Amino acid sequence: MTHAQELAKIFFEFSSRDAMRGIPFKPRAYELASESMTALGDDVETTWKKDGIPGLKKLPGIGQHIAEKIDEYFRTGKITEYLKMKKEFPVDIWGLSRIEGLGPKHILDLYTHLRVQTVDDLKRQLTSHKIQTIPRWGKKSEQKLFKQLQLSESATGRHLLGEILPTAESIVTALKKIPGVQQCVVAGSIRRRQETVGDIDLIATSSHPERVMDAFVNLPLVETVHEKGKTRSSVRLKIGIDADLRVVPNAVFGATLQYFTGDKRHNVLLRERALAKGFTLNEYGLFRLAKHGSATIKRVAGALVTCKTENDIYKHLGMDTPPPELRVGSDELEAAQKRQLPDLLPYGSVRGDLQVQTSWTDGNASIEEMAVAAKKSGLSYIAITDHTKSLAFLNGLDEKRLAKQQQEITTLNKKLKWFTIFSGTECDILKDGSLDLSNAALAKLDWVGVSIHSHFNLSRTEQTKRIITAISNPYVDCLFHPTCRLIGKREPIDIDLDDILAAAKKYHVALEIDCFPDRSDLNDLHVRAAIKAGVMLVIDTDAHAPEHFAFVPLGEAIARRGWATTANILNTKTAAQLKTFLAKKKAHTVG
Ligand code: DGT
Ligand code: CA
Ligand code: CA
Ligand code: ZN
Repeated sequence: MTHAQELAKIFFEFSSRDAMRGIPFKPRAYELASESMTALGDDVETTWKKDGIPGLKKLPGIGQHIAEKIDEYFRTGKITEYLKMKKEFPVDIWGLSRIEGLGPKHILDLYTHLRVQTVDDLKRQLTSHKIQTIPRWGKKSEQKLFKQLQLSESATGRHLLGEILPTAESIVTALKKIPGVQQCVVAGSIRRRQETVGDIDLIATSSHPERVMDAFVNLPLVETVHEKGKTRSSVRLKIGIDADLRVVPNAVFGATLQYFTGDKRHNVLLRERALAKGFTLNEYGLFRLAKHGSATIKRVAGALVTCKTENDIYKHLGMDTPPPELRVGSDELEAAQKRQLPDLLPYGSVRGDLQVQTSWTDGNASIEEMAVAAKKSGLSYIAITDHTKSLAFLNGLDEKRLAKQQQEITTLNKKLKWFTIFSGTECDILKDGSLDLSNAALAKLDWVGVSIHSHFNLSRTEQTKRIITAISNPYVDCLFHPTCRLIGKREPIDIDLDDILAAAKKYHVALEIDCFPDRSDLNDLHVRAAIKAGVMLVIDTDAHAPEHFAFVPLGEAIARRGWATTANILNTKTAAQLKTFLAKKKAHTVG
């Protein structure tokens, strides 16, 4: 664990402890501090070294009290209050809380009644069916917990792309600085921008491989070295993922990159096509088969045809180069051969973010702070979409507070001439499909998103009907995080996507690609289906903090994996174009 990760854990456990004790407000402050530690990483320590407590207090989510704790941690290597708490309550709150649905009160119950301290203890108690003996828990809770535990276990070993990508990119930057390095890139599932990744695959070319390997295994991020060789090294990083580096001569870079980008199915299909054309393909290059055409085809490599660039390889096989995001072994090679690959949405195309939460509800920054951060990230507009009143635990807005918020937005739009803030909502969809705000309130907003935050377990028929009812409301512009899945934590809700797509088209409602790393919702397959159905898409970060705008490229990657072009994504429009579009839509549906 890095220092920042350890602090994140400590503050999270403080937050849970206070929640167990029923202390209001304080848990939220610790929770924000915990999230802030994760987001800031090494910056926390750098800031403390430079400016001490006053510097820390300027960081998001950190006040005097928490700054003092961080100061104590860096000065003494421990936090006294934390040690005391661990003595009184020796429970791995952090580990247990990774299991979705297991809140502080549950963890307290588990310890009080069954002395559960760790995830392993919990497993034992589940296997011996002791959980159902806890007062007020019962058989159903036990079964549910069992399922959630399995879900969280099946997720270990894979990591969210959004959590790994910044690290992978920082390694590339570090390796590129080593003298003699010509090229260095990420390959594998990260280059394909898969939503979860198993490890970090890196490829470099250099005239001095041993220098690159020395530098690689000595990176400060490295925890242990599994293997160090001349052409391949493998390490375990402190963040708990392996990284493999291959160093090859510059001349074969294309072939190596193609091979290690995968995915495996794509490569198998490509090799089949190569064989059919009298070639063989491997990580060293494309070769002409020695005896192609005779009755006994001997698959022996003959003359090297090419290995320099990926484009050369695909070109010699008679096709365009599929962008890495499309390499999944489905129909991309067919499209590449027919020269019908889509003109994918370029990274950086999204101009505005249409799902943003603020400190009016569960975000950690003001509207203005979010606008400034969005602008810094290269965006030119945002829609403020705070939660609504049925989510009381998130301080959701009722009609009155929403109207007050709109006034603030009007004032800010006058002040911030370089930016546009749309007034909006993430209006909760209630169990019967009705909405959590009155139509009169919705009518006054620029942008109405709706989404589900409860009753995740309805039958497919009920759930589908519920969503269609919600989006048939003439004021609704977008369905946010449509499947509600959380990777490794919560299964998607059961819906008939085709029916929902048909309704979205009918009611002129866009569907969201939520960039938040554990959501990634819709996924690539859904995106492709939506495009086929003629439904418009929106790429949103679901930001709850200023640093979350950095998630935009993750959503753009999902769109690309779903074969989206610029025309498929509503928020590639300028603010002015979007205004016109929404006005037309409203005229059409509201009449
Ligand atoms: P991951 O790491 O599980 O997220 O997925 P990948 O695709 O990064 O898989 P990985 O790291 O095992 O290997 C990277 C690429 O190298 C993979 O996409 C294709 C290529 N590759 C690795 N092993 C094999 C193999 O046994 N056969 C073939 N055809 N390709 C392989
Ligand atoms: Ca990999
Ligand atoms: Ca690998
Ligand atoms: Zn939400």
